[in-house]
Amino acid sequence: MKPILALIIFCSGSFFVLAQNPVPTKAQLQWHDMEFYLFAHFGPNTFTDKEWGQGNEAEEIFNPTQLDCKQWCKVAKAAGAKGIIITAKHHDGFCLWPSKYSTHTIRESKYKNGKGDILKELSDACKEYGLKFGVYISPWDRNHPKYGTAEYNDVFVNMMKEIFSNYGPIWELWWDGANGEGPNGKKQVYDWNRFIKTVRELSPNTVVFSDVGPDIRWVGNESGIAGTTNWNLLDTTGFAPGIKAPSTDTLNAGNVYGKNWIPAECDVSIRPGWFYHATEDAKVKSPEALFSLYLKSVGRGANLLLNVPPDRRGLINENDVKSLLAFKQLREESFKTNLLKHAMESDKEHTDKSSYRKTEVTHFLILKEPAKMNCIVLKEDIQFGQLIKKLDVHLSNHGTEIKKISITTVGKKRIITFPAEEVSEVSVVINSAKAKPHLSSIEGYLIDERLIEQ
Ligand code: FUL
Repeated sequence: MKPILALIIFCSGSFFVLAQNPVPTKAQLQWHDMEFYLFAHFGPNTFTDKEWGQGNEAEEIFNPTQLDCKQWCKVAKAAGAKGIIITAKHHDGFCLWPSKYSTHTIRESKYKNGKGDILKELSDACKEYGLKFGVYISPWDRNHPKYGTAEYNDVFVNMMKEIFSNYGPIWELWWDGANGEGPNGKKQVYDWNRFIKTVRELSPNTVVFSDVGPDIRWVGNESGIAGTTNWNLLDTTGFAPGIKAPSTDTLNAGNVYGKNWIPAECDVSIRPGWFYHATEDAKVKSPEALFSLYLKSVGRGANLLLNVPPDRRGLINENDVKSLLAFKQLREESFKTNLLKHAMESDKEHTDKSSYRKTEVTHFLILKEPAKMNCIVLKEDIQFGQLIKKLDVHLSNHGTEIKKISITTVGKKRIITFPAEEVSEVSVVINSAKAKPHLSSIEGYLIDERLIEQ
């Protein structure tokens, strides 16, 4: 993330603000458009039923019998997900590609008699299906004999070089924060500056995730939930990926006056665990639960990274597929008919009403016919920065206000749900902003009442 700082002087009525306004890079703007994509945790843990392998598992246990990355892609496409991020190397150190820099890889496994390469299979399949391809490469390595020494930083850099040269373009690179001991009991001192420099040199358009960026930040929990206040901004001075991150509350909400554009990504699993366990087949999240997560992640201006772990066959399990497809259908049905599409925007001044102040920016929409609605979707044009701090939505019926909903941030997308009301006018009043706000869209929907946020 290279912060582009614009100096904005905002003069609105009675107040005057001088502020730095970080804006997203082109790669980050494109990342925001991705909204929802899949995570694939796959490796020896799939076969040992562990979540964190020790690193000493025999390579031969890794042997998916019907592996088909095209099936993963078909499922992702059908679910409306726009990419897949795979655990190329989890903490156990096992590499899903035949890395020259390790002896604990797919080459040493039984899969395709050691001739397999899952990064190749998945990157090819993603290209074929028009999906973005991302890679999780754990800095923590419980297998590598060099872990805990300066030479391991060379190993990690060389592995990234292999990945970028052989399987690119890599859209998102995922650096997990866990940093434990290696096989020799030593902890690693990571050379983050060198790691970042390597990525920037090899693949300037890749966005890099870690707890604190540089491009994308962790949302502070693994339940898929962004803050109702969610700034795409973060202060990172004094912090580094892994051990020295800001508090989870700060990661969840961002910093209102943060100096860097580092938006939140919500990682969460469709199952209780990150890896596939047959015992969790009946615990796959329901389509309604996924929809609720969608409201609490994408609906709060973050992106949703949903883990759908392939099973021991190397396929996305039928139960997960069923839930994902029904989740897609819920999104489609919910957001099919924008009831405000033909509403007229009136430039009527609202200074006559005591609740409106002259300094506020008001959008006033009049529907041709009153309509029942329980969902408003707002979007801020974030290429100009994230500026809205406080906003009220007023729902009225023929001039009588029936509901006022107050929120804080908007960002890329803000979905607000409430018990359905018959509405003929909608006013959106931005009553606090860091600079002149750019609200790019106001939509209204009637979604299944069972889906409104609890
Ligand atoms: C965590 C890891 O320790 C888990 O195993 C998983 O990969 C999750 C996405 O991140 O920090």
